[in-house]
This record gives sequence, C-alpha cells and structure tokens, in this order.
Amino acid sequence: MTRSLANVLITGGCGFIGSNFIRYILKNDGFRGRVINLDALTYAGNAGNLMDMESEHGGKRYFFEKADICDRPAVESIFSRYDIDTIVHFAAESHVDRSVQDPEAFVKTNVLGTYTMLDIARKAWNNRKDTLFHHVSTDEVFGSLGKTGYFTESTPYDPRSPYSATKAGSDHLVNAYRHTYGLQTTVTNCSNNYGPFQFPEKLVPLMILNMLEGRPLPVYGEGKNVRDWLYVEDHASAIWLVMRRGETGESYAVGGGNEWENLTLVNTLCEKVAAATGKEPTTLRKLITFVKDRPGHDLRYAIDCLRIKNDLGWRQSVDFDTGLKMTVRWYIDNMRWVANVRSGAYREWIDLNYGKR
Ligand code: NAD
Ligand code: TDX
Repeated sequence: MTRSLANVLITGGCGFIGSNFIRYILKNDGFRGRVINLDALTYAGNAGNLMDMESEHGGKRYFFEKADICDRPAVESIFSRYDIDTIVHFAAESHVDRSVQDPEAFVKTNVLGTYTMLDIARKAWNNRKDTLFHHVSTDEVFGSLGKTGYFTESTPYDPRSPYSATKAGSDHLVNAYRHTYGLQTTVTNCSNNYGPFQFPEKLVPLMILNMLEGRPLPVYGEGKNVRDWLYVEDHASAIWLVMRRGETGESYAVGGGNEWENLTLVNTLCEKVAAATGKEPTTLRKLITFVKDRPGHDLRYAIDCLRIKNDLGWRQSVDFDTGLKMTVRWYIDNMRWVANVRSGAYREWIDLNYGKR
C-alpha cells in the first residue's frame, strides 16, 4: 500500500525538524502535492528557515499560514480553505530545560494543541479513509534506560520530564482518536536530531556556537548521560516513509544506532570545529565547564528501530562523522541566521510581516 497525499498540512513547519522535512518532501520526486505550513512563530519558529522554498514554490505548492494550533477557528478555516487530507504534526514546545522552568506552555501546545488538531481532523474528515494524521513524537516518552537495553515500539510509557509527559499525553490522545473514532493515524518516536536550522539552545548548536565565540561549554553533571543521535534529514526520510507506506494505527521507533556520552560528543565537536576553523582542539576543550545537572536528567536513550528497517526498508544515509562536519560547516556559514534568530530585530520583522503573537 502506498498512500497518495495531496494537501499536506504541516504544523510547526518553521521549526528545526519541520523546516527540514518541508524542504525534503518538496524536493522529493515522489511528491506532487501541496504543503501548507501552519506555525505560530514562537521563539523557536522562523519563517526565514524556508525562504528558499517560499521563492521556489510560494503560492503554487508551498503556503504559509501563521496560526496557533490551539486556535480552533483559525485552524478550521485553514482546513477548509486548503481541503486538507493529510496532517504532519510537528508543532510543540520542544526544549526540556524550558519545560522544567515553565511547564504551562508545554501543556497548552503539546496536549491541548494536539487535541485541537485531532478533533478538527476527526470532524472534518468524518471517517474518510483516504486521510492521514501523522504525529511526530519522541523517544523520551519511554523514560530513561540504564547502561543496557533499547526502547522499541512496545516499551511501556514512563515519561519523566514535563516535556516528555506532555508528549506522552499527545501520543495517548492520538491513539485514543484512532481507537475511539477510527481516525487514520501513524506515529513516529524518534531519538535526538542534529543538523542545520536547529535553534541554538539545544546541545549541538549551542556547543558549536560557544566554541566559535570562545564562550564556556556548559556540560550538565559529569557529562555521562547518553543520547542516540540522528541527522535531521534521515528523520525526515523516516517520517515520509511511514506516511507513505506505514501501517495505519501503528507507531515506529526511529533512531541512529549512534549512542554517545555527552562529554565525548562535546570533545568530538571540539575536534570538528577546530578542523573547520584552524583553532587548536586543546584551546576549545579548555572551555568545557561542568555545571549543575538538569533536574530529573534522564540517563540514557537508545532505540532499536528494527520495525521501520524490516517492514519499510528505512535506512539512514548520513553517518555521524559526516553529519557533524556538515552541521559545523552550516553554522559557520550561517552566522547571519544565528544572529537573526537570537535578535529582537528579527522578532520585530516577524511581528511586522506576520502579526504579533
Ligand atoms: P522546534 O522547537 O525547533 O520547532 C517547533 C515549531 O513549532 C516552531 O516552529 C514553533 O513556532 C512551532 N509552534 C510551537 N508552538 C506552536 C503552537 N502553539 N501553534 C503552532 N505552532 C507552534 O522543535 P523541533 O526540534 O523541530 O521538534 C519538532 C517535533 O519533533 C516536536 O514535536 C518534537 O517533540 C519532536 N521531536 C524532536 C526531536 C529533536 O531532537 N529535536 C526528536 C524527536 C522528536
Ligand atoms: O547546555 C547543555 N548542556 C548539556 O550537557 C544542554 C542544552 C544539554 N546538555 C545535555 C542534556 C542532554 O543529556 O545534552 C543532552 C542533550 O540535550 P538537549 O539538546 O537539550 O536534548 P534532550 O534533552 O536530549 O532532548 C532532545 O531530544 C529529544 C530534544 O530537545 C527533544 O525535543 C527531543 O524530543
């Protein structure tokens, strides 16, 4: 079975993974449909991430709509104006540290926002089978592993941060809409992504930029927590494959088979940044600063993604060494983007062009 997807509503398409996904499918030969990017442009969303797609496909195959996923009338209007048959739901508050400081926005967007999207889809589609709600979720819903073992699709849920609790809640709502109302759904639970356009609060871009700017590299605790890293385009290919050929009602775990302790990763990044800039790796390593640990910091995430590999033939295409080099190069070459996403001037430009949020 291969689904044909025509009018694809992508929530959170101005964020890190959403913008990479939109670029991936608009360049994909197998996709002839339209992309409608619905994004509230929070601090993490930048319409500029897709300026190339806007100029190539704007008004023909690519449309941007500024809206909040909790705003039912606004989303309903977009739904009917574009005759939506497919949703890819990325929009979320995504940074664990922010969820520790202030969980409310996470509950609103991740739980209430997902409910709103599901409910609008259920009513608009009214049991139509040629539709799909794909929910983009995380491996963090499964909790924290010890030194051994892997998460799979059947691992019991055990979220431990406000972020992962709200993502778990959104996964449960998706499954409830599938079982109760027969909504056509698929879910992916992916490990840590890295690559271009990632907001510089997350580990990889934060470390690269601090190295470039000679600032301390804050490593939480002893730096022994482990994450499984995947290049963002490989996440995009996994989502696209599940949307096209995944079994309705199923979830698929996605990961890089690429586990690293944080401290080892930061040391590796020191080498990559040194190689790209001519700085001394030892000078960069001296910037490493051990800081107070994140409260409730999950020790280890690791994914066994045999289902998507065996059932759908998914393979990642970018190895870690190449992916890190490309990512370091992208940040060095895109310091204006960095300045923009950090600056108040950029927010003013967004407010002027798309209205205040
Ligand atoms: P991000 O923070 O970079 O982007 C989130 C986007 O959602 C932004 O463009 C933001 O403006 C938008 N948004 C936020 N609240 C909104 C609202 N109320 N209405 C409309 N738009 C809103 O996030 P990301 O890293 O690209 O993650 C995207 C999705 O993938 C999230 O659901 C996240 O849980 C999931 N995920 C992320 C990772 C990762 O490593 N980053 C891994 C697995 C899963
Ligand atoms: O300054 C830092 N120092 C540090 O040691 C930061 C920002 C992070 N860390 C550690 C915490 C984590 O063990 O690095 C690891 C990665 O941290 P983040 O980049 O904040 O990612 P994480 O908390 O693992 O969550 C990410 O992956 C899963 C995304 O932010 C989530 O949206 C996704 O679901």
